[in-house]
Amino acid sequence: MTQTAPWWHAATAYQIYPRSFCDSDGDGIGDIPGIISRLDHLADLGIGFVWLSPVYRSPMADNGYDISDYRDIAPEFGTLADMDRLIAEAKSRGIGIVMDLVVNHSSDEHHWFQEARRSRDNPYRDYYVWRDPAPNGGAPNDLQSNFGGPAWSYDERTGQYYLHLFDRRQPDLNWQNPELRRAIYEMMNWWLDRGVAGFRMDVIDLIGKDPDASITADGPDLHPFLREMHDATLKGRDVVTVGEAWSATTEGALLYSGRDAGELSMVFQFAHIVQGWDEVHGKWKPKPFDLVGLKQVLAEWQLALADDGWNSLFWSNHDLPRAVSKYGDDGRFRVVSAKMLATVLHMMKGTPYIYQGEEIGMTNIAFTDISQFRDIETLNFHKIQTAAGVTPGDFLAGANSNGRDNARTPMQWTDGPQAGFTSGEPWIEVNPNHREINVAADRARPDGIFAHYCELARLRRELAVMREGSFTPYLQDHPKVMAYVRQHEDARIAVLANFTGEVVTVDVPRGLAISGRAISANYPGRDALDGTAELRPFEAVAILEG
Ligand code: TEU
Repeated sequence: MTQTAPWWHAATAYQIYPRSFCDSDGDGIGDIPGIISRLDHLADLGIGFVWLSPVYRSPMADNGYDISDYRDIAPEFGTLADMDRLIAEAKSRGIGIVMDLVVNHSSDEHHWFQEARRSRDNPYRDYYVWRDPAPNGGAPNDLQSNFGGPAWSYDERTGQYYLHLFDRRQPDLNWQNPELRRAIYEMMNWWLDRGVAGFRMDVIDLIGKDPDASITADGPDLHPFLREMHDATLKGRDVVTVGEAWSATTEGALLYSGRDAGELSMVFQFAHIVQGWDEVHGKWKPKPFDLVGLKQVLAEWQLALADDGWNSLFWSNHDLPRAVSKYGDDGRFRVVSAKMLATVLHMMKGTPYIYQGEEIGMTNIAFTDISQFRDIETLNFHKIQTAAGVTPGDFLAGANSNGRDNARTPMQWTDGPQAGFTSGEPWIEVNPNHREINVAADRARPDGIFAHYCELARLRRELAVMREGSFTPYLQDHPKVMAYVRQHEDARIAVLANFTGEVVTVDVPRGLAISGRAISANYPGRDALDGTAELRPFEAVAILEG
């Protein structure tokens, strides 16, 4: 008997960063009623589910990735009743709402942590990771926080250190404690029973950590915990789950998302992102774009998950720069290059994620002063790096090219004041280019970027070859073009794209030759590939045979 494919194989996902999406009450912060007012935009785009970045109650040290109550909504975002209405309104448009589950850590204002820090024998003490000071009184070991500095902070009252792999206001939860795990599963079931369509799981690769052995990602208990979670919450429910896993390798991805893994639907993997970072200075030091390196990683993942497991496909999210600025051209060729990136990404096998604003080609913002940044990660690293001698100009260059605030400037709805995002003062500056780049202007054009994304989402629903077809890469050593073929039963799609602003002439390899009709293209008039092809700047075409 053939198994029917899950619903989310045919779905295009869309990520909302609520703080920056749409503000309904003029406080300068996006909110849930604002999202509801824009659901038709997503329905028009043909979205299957929304990954909603955290809306839970939170002191917002890390914009909601520090949760103080998992069963309530932050007042600046709305109420539980608003959330129920969002779930229902989205559902009536065929859209599922996927909650962001941040359970590697909580906020230090969560009552569990408030209790835990009262005394060493408090019943909640063991919900977190406490260790005695080293013999010299310092931190237990030199584990470092992802946001810079030591991953241990000293708690005066109880004389021990607690672990935080992110900011000190984000203490790590102790997954070794079965009661904590049970409390999390209950909370997940509470949300599932409210009708959410699944979870995106924040830094889920960290929950099996063994801090005493300085093991954070991929700890020994990671997969057993995920299987336990699955059995206690997800099993028997038709939901989608995506685990954020910076450490995931292709083998690891199969452990999480293999057919019989009993864990997650897919992982959100970063190998293609990290290959573009500097080996020593990471993302803070820009590195020239290397298409060959990027293609190699993408193909490796496509091939490794060809028959089992499932890929997430994305260029960007709320932690990354804007796709068109990073991989395309956000100046003269913005529109064609944004479409090119969409075509090559969405034509691969996996679930594509559109990050808010990508569907109209929003770009990075160029801040000129550190006071304009809001992100805790950028501000922490600014302190650390300038103290270490990095010049303010160099730091600014790095933060402007790879910093997280690029993705967090408000959604550009109109060419009006504050881009139609808010009637008040936005919490972070609106990109001045909203006068040209905005939803209203792009959607008014039949050849806009939005229209191009709509088409891709529609094709995914219609074409089995796009969802399930095999993937064969071509021209892997070519530094300027990306090429591949998808095949399923008798159907074949060939994809060819120019990643540069120059005309590029390519000898079409035999396996890539095709004739039929262009189903996704950013220039008119190419329905076949054969012999030599002269590709226009950032041209991309996907041709369906026959
Ligand atoms: O991100 C995980 C994470 O490791 C990132 O902070 C990453 O190190 C950095 O952004 C690289 O550019 C998740 C969330 O997506 C992020 O927004 C949170 O800040 C973080 O977890 C903590 O919850």
